[in-house]
Amino acid sequence: MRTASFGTFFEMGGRGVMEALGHTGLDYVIIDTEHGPFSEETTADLIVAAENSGLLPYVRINGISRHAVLRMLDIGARGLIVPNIRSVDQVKELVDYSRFPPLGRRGYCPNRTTGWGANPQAQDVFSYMAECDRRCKLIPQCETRESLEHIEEIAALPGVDGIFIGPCDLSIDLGIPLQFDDPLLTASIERILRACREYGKESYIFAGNLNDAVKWADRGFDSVTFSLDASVFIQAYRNLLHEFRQEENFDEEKDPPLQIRRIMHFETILHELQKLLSDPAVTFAALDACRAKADELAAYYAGEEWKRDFADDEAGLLPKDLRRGVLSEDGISNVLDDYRDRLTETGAE
Ligand code: 3PY
Ligand code: MG
Repeated sequence: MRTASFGTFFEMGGRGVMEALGHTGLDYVIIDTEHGPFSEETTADLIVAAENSGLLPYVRINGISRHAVLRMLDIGARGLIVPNIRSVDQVKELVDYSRFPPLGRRGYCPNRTTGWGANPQAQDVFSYMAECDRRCKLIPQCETRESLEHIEEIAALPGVDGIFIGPCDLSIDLGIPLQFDDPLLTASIERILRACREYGKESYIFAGNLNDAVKWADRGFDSVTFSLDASVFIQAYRNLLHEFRQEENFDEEKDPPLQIRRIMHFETILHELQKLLSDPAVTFAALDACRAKADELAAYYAGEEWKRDFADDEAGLLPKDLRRGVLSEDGISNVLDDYRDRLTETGAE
């Protein structure tokens, strides 16, 4: 049986985290410079840490420019994941920046991947260029309507090694945000997978949970990128604490530990607000419901419970904004006012 390779997005940062991931059995990490905070210099250090830990370091780059492509190649990325592709021409541009002739016109400068020219295969310019081209995969993401419409053309391009499906952004762009079981998204994913197979390109897909990861591996994807390091980390500690409390015969339902009670309180209210506001047909009635929720949050900040919950938060475990209640008093109100203005302008309802 063929097994899919398995990686994760690297968002947390730090050499120690990378080294720890090296003990997990993961095949690769994607150092995320699109959503993560990493500079080029930090990314270079993370690449070395990944290599030393037995992980393939891919990098999700943060733009389609010669600069964004070339620097990541030169510091040693083994794959470039390129988000937000909107045209075939953008992918041609990427091939041009990332490949030496005849496919492209990558800039030449001996770099660390071949010992700054000292490695034996770097002695001959043609084997040097071939080695550089071989070392790093070019993997555009398919996560916009435009890239989906042209996916066959994109997959067919020489110099493209694979396609990475971003189901989150793709679903949002298709107007079915994060509805991962929607038939439109499923059909789109199947189309992309078909294009990869037809043109002999690797297929990568993101999975936010284990069910999806197994589903996509069974479907024949070459690789599944599972969640983010931070999400797995949080879940692991939550599971651990949950088990610990059970071992202690601690009744979490009746008396959740303080930290968990705080987190649940914020998460429940903010989640409900987000749900209401993300409704594409948001109405005045929904806004009123939001306002009620925001008031509930504000009442929590103003009430005795808030003071009790935060009295011992000396370690500052919760974000400052939440502690100060800024989110409820300013942030949420502003968002709601914005929505109301927009609804009034468009004459909805
Ligand atoms: C997406 O799902 O949009 C991605 O880019 C992968 O996380
Ligand atoms: Mg995305």
